[in-house]
Amino acid sequence: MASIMEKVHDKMAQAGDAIQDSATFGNPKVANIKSDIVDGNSQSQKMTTDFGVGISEAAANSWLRVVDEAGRQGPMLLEDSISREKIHRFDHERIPERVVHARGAGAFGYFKLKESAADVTCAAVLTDTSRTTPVFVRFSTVLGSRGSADTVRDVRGFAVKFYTQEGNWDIVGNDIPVFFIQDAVKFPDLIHAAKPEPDNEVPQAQSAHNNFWDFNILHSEATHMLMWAMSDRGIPRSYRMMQGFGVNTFTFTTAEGQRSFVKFHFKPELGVHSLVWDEALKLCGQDPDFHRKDLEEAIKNGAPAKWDFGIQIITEAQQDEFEFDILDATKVWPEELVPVRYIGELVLDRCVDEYFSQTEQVAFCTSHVVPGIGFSDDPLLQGRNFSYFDTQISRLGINWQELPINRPVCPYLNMNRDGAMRHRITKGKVNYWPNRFQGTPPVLQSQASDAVAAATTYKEHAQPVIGIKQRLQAPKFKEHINQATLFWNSMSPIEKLHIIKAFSFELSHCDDETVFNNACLRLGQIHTELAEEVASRVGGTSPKEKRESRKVHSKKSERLSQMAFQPATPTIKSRRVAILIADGYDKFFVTAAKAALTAAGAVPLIIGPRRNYIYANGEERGQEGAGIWADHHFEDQRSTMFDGLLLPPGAHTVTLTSNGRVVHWIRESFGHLKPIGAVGAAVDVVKHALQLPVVHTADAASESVVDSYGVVTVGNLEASGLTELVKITKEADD
Ligand code: HDE
Repeated sequence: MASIMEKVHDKMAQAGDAIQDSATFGNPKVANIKSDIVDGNSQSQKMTTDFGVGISEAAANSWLRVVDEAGRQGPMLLEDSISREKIHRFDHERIPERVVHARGAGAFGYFKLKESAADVTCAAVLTDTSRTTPVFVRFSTVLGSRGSADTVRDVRGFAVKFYTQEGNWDIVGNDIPVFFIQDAVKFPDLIHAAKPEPDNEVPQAQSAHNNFWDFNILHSEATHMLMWAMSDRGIPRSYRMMQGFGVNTFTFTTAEGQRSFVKFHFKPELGVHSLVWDEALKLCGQDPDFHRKDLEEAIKNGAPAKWDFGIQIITEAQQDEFEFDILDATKVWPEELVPVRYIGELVLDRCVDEYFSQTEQVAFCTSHVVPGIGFSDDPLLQGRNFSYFDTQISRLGINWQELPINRPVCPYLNMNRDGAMRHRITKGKVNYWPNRFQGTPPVLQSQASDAVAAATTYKEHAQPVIGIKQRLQAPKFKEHINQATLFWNSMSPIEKLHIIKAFSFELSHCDDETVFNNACLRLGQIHTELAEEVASRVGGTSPKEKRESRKVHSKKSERLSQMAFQPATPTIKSRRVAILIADGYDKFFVTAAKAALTAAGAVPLIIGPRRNYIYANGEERGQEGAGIWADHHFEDQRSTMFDGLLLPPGAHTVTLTSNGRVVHWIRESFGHLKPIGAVGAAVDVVKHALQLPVVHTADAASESVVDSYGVVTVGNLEASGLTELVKITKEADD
């Protein structure tokens, strides 16, 4: 008689086929949660109470009450269970926000394995190249509350849930490859110090305050991470344009039991791009949902977000060969020493249906790994493995794994039962094991000959462990500065300047002398150039004068600067371009420009003096087919929300020149180093706004256009990928 576990495995194999075949939006996780989805916009479904009874229009509008014969209103009745239900439900709508990473945005997609990693792991998700594994990804900021702004300076969370056929595998990573602390026990201190201060709950979503810098300077292992957080990585342009890292050291095991150490990487297809600080600050007020909307806009416009997935491997035999400890999460494994092997692709192509039940209720656990993937003795990871499961219990309750977004797509069965909000119904006589019905003990599955059982059953690596129980750190964990210096040395000049400015901004917000002076002295240990510049800007102690600068190494790594992570061909795909017009524009040009930008995958938006029809040269107001509808007006959008600016030719340039908002738009775009395209008479609008001799790009395409159309372009078009702006003018010319 087949055991229940064998049946389960049969079902798993069938489910596997179903997963491959599923055509539901191309995403089997969506099929998996389909029975839980209802159409909130349904016209045919009448409104009911939670217990299914229809609600009348009168009940939807007013509480049951006493009305006397003269029509005067009397008391409202507690008897009205329909109204009471509505208020009760509302009173309890909130759940605790995440203690960190409270603000986030998520999307569905898939992981496609392109090259098998069978030489290092038996995890089927990383060895079976015929598979497409559904995923859900949640991006987040760390410090702010759920309602805080997206573009603050902060680390970004990059948490991926792979719904594999062997169970859920979570990589709960960040956009920065290292962390502030080496040991999990310091996490509450780190977060208390970074979150708003306890007496007045200020500041929100900011590291620019005394407590953050006090803790992180007193505790020198944070030094390397501070460099990353103060770099442009701390203010990404988009979730779609940042890297992802597993940060901790995990392990892989082959079918033969060979173990190695692994770090996980995600590299964005669009390249790594950041905002400039002024943009980030302004966007916090102008569009606090900037990143959330960016992800949704790109996916809805047919530009799925994509990353290459890579692994860095260190064998057990190599583990002691490095000057850093490979289990220390404050260190990178420089790619020159341990190259990244890119083996797959992560794609996000579907927005969530409902924020709360999906993005808010998704629960990640570093402890969720599948057979072939395991943990190292990284002391941060071990603590995380405890913490994530624990926090979900207080956030979502003990049955959080049953929520549609969290449950696996493969069959699952065990003796865990009951608990608040249990809704799975498990038939049968027994809720314990061993029992009189189930002959084959599930624990023996690892010994089963059946290939499916072997592949789906988690087997711990038989790792020999000897030692003395004590609270001690391995010697290499005590070195905290070398990689901070490596990071500084590896930056381009502009990145260095941004780091200096970021430290200066943050430390200028610390009014406690001890805090900013100590911070300047710490910077002196990283590099004198950095320390002296920051000290002079924030009025801090000069390490040179104190003779506290140390002699540092001059080593560099080619793979730390974000300049190293640009696509081979710059692309305009999913970039937002503002086309500024007023009545009297050149319609032929605007229509052609918009079409060409759309065809190139960009998001061109017409901005005019009003959100309404704007009329071209020679068109009459109200005339049939006249005008172009403006997506926004000058006041409701800002240049910060766009990647480039286009000023079309035409008589409207007189209006544009005299409009203060337009002039500001051009100046601000210029200040933020954005490409500006101006054509014909619009060239004078740019000249007037900038009060500068205009810079022409040197590339051939733009030169030829300058000849024919009198185009002017400002900023580095090649680097931004906005060369399309120039090309469209050429097309219009043709
Ligand atoms: Fe987290 N972290 N963390 N963390 N973390 C949480 O779990 C924790 C750390 C990260 O979108 C919490 O579900 C400890 C490193 C992300 O839902 C909590 C330690 C990295 C997310 C928690 C760390 C992360 C979290 C809060 C030190 C980068 C958001 C809510 C030992 C690799 C996941 C939750 C999401 C969330 C604990 C350190 C990334 C409290 C104890 C290092 C992306 O459990």
